[in-house]
Amino acid sequence: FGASDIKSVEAEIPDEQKTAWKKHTASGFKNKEDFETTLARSLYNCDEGAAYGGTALAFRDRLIIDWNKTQQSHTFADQKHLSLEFLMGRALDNAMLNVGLKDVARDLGFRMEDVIGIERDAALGNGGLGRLAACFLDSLASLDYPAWGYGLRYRYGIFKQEIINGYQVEVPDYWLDFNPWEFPRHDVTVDIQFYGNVRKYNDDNGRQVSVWENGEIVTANAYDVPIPGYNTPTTNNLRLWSSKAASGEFDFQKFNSGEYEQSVHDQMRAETISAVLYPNDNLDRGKELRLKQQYFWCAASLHDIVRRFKKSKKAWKEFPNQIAIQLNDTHPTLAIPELQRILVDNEGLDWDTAWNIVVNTFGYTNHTVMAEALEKWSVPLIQHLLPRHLEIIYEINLHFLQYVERTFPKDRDMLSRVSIVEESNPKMIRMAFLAIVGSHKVNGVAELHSDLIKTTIFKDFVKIYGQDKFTNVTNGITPRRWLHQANPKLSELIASKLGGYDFLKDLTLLHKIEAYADDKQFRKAFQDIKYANKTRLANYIKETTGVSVNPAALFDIQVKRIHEYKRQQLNIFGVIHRYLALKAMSPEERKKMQPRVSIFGGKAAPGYWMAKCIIHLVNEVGRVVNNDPEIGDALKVIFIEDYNVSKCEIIAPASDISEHISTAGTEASGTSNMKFVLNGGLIIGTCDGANIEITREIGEENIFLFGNLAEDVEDIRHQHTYEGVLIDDGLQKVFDAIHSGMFGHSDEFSALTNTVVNHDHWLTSADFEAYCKTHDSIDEAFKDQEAWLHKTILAVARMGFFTADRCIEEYAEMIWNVEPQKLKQNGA
Ligand code: GL9
Repeated sequence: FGASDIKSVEAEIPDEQKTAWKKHTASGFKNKEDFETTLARSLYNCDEGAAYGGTALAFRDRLIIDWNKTQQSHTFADQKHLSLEFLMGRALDNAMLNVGLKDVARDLGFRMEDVIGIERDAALGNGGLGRLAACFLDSLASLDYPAWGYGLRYRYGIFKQEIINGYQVEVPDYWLDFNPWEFPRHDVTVDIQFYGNVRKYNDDNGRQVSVWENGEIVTANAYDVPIPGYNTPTTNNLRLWSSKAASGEFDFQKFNSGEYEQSVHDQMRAETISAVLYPNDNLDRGKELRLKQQYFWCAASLHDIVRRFKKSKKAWKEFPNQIAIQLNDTHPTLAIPELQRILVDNEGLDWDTAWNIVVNTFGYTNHTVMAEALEKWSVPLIQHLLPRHLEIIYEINLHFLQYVERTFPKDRDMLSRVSIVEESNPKMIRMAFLAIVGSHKVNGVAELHSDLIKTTIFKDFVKIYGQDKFTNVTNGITPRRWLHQANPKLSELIASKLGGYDFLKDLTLLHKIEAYADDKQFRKAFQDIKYANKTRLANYIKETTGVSVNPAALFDIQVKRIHEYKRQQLNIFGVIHRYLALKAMSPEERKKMQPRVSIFGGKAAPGYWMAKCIIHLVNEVGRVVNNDPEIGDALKVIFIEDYNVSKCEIIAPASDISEHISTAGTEASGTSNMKFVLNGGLIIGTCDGANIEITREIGEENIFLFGNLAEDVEDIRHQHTYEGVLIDDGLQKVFDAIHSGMFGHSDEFSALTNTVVNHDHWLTSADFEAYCKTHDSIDEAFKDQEAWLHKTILAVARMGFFTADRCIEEYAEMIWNVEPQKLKQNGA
């Protein structure tokens, strides 16, 4: 659309939109040109989809200018974040807020929420781990750190969840139809090799050289996504790799010689690599395609990093001073042998010099202690797919074990315990061990978790390397998305008291609102905002499920991936317990009870049977309870379909209580706990993950903790094994109700109840009584609305520690050794 096109369509634009448009163009905001050209089209087409397209393109163009300036100004010193998952959510709202022009876009004749609501979530992640990576990108840009994210451009992100007859059904998430936020870089490609063999020869100096040859080539193609910082021109880059057949669209030779099917097949095989995100949470399944994804992405990213470094013409020993690479979990661990391979095989460095560079470049973040999540790859599989890397891994292990042997000559068992190669059949490569050996720092994501990894799974490595290699960086969330964007009214209220929005960049400033905890007007405004947010969620629930819930009821929310360790089963058993209690009461007694809405949401991995049973039970309980005329508003049970980032933005501001009730010692950190408290909700939780530090910050009188402690869990499990499980009386009544068929055929739920009776690995029974009693005290506390408000305001005021900005500053100082690089205003 050029200027003349605009004129010709202007005549057809309805009057009210013309006025809005004129007003804005007259007010002369910075990117008038961009706005006019792109919006002309949306006004012309006049529906929300077109309005979204126009607005997105306008803001995108605005970002590009800063993005280019940022990329030109950054020197070669920067950090790279390798993550298989970036759970970004929507981009438009965030772009408008970060650029500071949301108000300008607000009344262009459309309801902004409707326009924003058109955008598909970029859901390239499973849960907390991927969302953490997205929050970190936001903080890195907002704090002016030169940093890039590297990931995969999945054609299908996490599946869309539908609930049909109470069961989860997975539907593919094809999100790329219209994605204005990505820029294909057709000129940035890397050829990635798989399979083949290793040939050895001695060069003129008698040095043995390894050549990885033959095999299959797949091309990696870069797609770039601009990441705007808040209130700064710094705009960083997220580079996502897409796979395609090496010879372009088709192998034309094959095509012409009549092997049409084969050429299409080759193309599809190549494209399969970046086709789909594996939908597992805290589980390693060891599939070959997953290993291919990992290598494809690590190799493409490292090639890119090395290519840029070589342009600087600096000496190799400068590499770790210029570049820090953070490994988000063990998924990118192959980057370690890959960099070693590049330095030794391609660049001709000797082993020790190369290894020194590798170790000083990488840092590794661990996100779980759960055994089933710790990645291992079979040696025959790696041998087949990456023959040279297997050799390198063996050599890394040899050097490492020799060092261990020298240091602990008397401890023979130590060698087999810490070996990167597990002597099983088949042999397995332990990726976490390789990540530790190949990194200079290892961190957990909350204090308890970081202590646990040092005393359990990585205990021997602490002996070998000393305490200093292991550290903690407690997770955080970006207050831009999770306060300002999700809860604009609360953000505005806070800003009105703090004299502006500085707290969005220094969240510790929130402590100043403690002074208003007893201020009548402030409390009223705070309460009204919570009520409005609950009403918004109630409307959403009505629209999507047909169930009416009363915004005055206590909203009790548990939204996160469905997993036994997160114990949604404890929650739903507790809900049934409440239902049975209500049923046993007289109508008068029932009236006196605190009305509740129990809200669940979350996806189960498609192959996780038990998690799917939990979803089914929640839905069946909802069906029964919500249609029970005796119960009415006293209890409603809701399952929100297809929980994702953009839904969380509606849900997090609307809780009175949220549930973070994992078996102690299993949830590494949790991050939604932070989101809910920051938005003025309280927590029921176990002493696990970041709950412990949240308690320390906000005060134990402002949180509802219950349940066995991490240090006692093993003993209780032991007891279960030798003495059987003791089923709590209240829980027995719940099981009886389920078995009676109250919620549909009891066979459907026998797996759920049997696992408690037989092993109760997750301590559902052991924690049940305490859990129910704690909910009773929540009801009690909620009755005193003034005291409740006081707690919630204090809690918000004390959440400053949990900003992702603090995390980034800790990583920068302790692990990356980098400083921010502010862009000069003129972009130089
Ligand atoms: C996780 C942990 O389970 C969470 O407790 C933690 O908050 C996040 C971020 O550090 O990492 N590890 C993990 O595998 N997932 C996490 O959420 N799972 C998913 O992301 C699905």
